[in-house]
Amino acid sequence: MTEPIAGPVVGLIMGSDSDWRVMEAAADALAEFDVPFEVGVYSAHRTPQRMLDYARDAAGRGLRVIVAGAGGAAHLPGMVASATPLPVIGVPVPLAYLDGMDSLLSIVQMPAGVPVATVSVGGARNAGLLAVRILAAGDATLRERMVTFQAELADSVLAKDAALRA
Ligand code: RP5
Repeated sequence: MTEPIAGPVVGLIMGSDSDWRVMEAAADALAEFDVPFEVGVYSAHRTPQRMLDYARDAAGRGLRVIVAGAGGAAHLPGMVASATPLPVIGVPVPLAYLDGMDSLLSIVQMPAGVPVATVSVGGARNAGLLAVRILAAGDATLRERMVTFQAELADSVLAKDAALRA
């Protein structure tokens, strides 16, 4: 059954503080649904042991989903997924070169057995919303809020359609 949400249940992590300009949208989405989350910088290359410690401890500390963003040789989401049983959502962060294709391919092409749910390049908002949906699968109240959000999304499209036709 559903456990009550108390401390942070989503770990929102990134390879560098420079990723925050993109990852902030995931934080905004989680905040919209009042989902408690924590934020941190864990580099797969610059602080590998600290990253592994975080991944290994995450479930025991009460986290239920990890959203991990990284750019370039973006190994953070995959490495975290290798060291935790929690669902990991990867956000390819676009850098100055290659239009984020390097980040996307680094995250999406995982070996069988180690899944990362990869969103679009720069798709941090959808990563946050996907984390909410994962939590909502076991939380009727959160699920109801997601249904309302989806209805409002549809209404906003209908309003734009009506405005165009007017
Ligand atoms: C990656 O290297 C980070 O996720 C970031 O996207 C990229 C560049 O990091 P900085 O040089 O800006 O710290 O590991």
